[in-house]
Amino acid sequence: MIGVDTLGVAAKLGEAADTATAIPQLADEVGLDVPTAYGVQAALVQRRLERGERLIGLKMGLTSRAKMAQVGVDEVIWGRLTDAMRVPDGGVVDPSAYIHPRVEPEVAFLLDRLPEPGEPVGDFASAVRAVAPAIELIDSRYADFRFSLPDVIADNTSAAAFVIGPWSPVPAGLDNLGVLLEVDGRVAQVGSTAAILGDPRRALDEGIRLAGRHGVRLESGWVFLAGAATAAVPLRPGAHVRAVVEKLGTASLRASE
Ligand code: OOG
Ligand code: MG
Repeated sequence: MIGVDTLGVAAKLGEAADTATAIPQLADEVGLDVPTAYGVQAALVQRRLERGERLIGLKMGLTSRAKMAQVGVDEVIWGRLTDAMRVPDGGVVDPSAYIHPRVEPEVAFLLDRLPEPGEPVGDFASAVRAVAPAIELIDSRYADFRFSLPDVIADNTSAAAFVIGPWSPVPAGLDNLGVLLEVDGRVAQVGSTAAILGDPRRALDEGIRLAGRHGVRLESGWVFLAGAATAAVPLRPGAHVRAVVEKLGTASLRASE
């Protein structure tokens, strides 16, 4: 699309994140379609790289019905992860650094040997070195956590922070593992990895395909978040959050007061 000020839109979204201040949706106003929105996302993440962050992976979004229903957007999307977004397992996040943070349980992959662009993954066990339970902290930069498809793509799919639990070798099956999200020891969400495109392994095929359309090739050593298995829940000050994935274990974080 001609005439979109990609850098200007990215700057608005970047400042909203840096200052934890919500902004109005902008896709309609500036005329963003999906390809242009991915261009804004690239520019938004480029701002982070210019201040010294490193690109360390990719995340999928809206790979489950629960998530699509929660935000009212029904297309699979992808975003970029940098090292500054990673919080150690069991670590502390400051909720006041975000606008309206939410947490969701995910499955993470540690990427290994990936096929050539355009080729299917084929052998998952050689494409993925290890798997882990994870928590994603999402924070839409838009007021009221409301957005259209191009809005959320431009906003790097609400990516804000993530925690990865202990890595395990790839188990025989990943398609029907129980998933819990606990807040302060109480179950807040229950689900199954089957909610993630029927099998989270499919999220990798989708990620390779969709990112490939925009010239992004996944790399060995990258982290890959397959998408939340349940709806996200608000992160309150002082909360202790755990994601538990059957057979894979637990990832946790704490929100400071
Ligand atoms: C968009 C990001 C969705 C997921 O796991 O589905 C996402 C949002 O919900 O704000 O990260
Ligand atoms: Mg997510």
